[in-house]
Amino acid sequence: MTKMIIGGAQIGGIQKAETREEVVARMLALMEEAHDKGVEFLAYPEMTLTTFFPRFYVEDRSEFDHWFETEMPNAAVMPLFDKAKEYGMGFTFGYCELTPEGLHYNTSVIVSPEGEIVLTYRKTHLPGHAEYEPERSHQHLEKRYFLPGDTGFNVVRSQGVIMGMGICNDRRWPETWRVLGLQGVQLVSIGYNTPSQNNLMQAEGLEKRLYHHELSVCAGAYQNSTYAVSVAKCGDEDGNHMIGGSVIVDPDGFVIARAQGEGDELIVAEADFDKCAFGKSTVFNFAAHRRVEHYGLITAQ
Ligand code: CDT
Repeated sequence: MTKMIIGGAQIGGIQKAETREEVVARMLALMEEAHDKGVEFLAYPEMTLTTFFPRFYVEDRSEFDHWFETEMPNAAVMPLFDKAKEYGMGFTFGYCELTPEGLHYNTSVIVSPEGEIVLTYRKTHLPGHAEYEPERSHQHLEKRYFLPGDTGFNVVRSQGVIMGMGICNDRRWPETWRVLGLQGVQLVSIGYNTPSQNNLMQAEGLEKRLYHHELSVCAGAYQNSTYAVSVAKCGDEDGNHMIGGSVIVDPDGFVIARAQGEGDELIVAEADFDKCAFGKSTVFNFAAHRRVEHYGLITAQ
């Protein structure tokens, strides 16, 4: 029987001028609160260390390399690794990765309680566009600044639990969840930065965005009989608003913890991973019920 207290560390807006050190101090405050509440695994958002800079356009993209980390861990995040190790806490967070080969990815890692990076994931589904588009109310230039991830969706057994990751837009795609589900995932962590407005269709506002976020996570968790922790960077960032709504979801697809505000906020829930076995051995017993002979279109170009 594996039980674990899971935390989601929602982060309020990070302004352009904020340093990595200032952000890590905020992350540490939430980690300390999590430790006080017995949290054993803590999830932070996508691109936790910086503002969501893909809303800004630069012609020469190398001008934005300063938003990227060239090594992980590095000096700025070391206090986080050290504190988690002291607490015996596993954690996950997202950042922008610049590899030694000069490749740019939107990345997240899972860190064991011993302070080792045990899984690296590079975001697969990059939303938005690559060029400046003046008709949009705001830019969403992920396709300009990142390559689609090359890792695919892998899992790792850490702290006795099979864990996997998605990043933001990935949570809207059933393929993300199913590929993790096929590997027996028991805990999916997702970080997100979701603007509260669609930048082309103003009719899609905050309420619908929050609903679609939660719907995606609840459906993914239920259909693969896994826990999920989905954590926002949210509120006002450099004059742009992003949704909150961080949640922890159980394998039945029920929300068991939900953030109330749009600032730095900890959510906590206990997971009983034995509960994953029920769905995995009945309705979603993949070996017994999947009909892969009819799924070819999903992987066709
Ligand atoms: N960061 C990120 O992937 N954001 C996207 C916004 C696209 S609008 C649907 C998201 O899916 O939340």
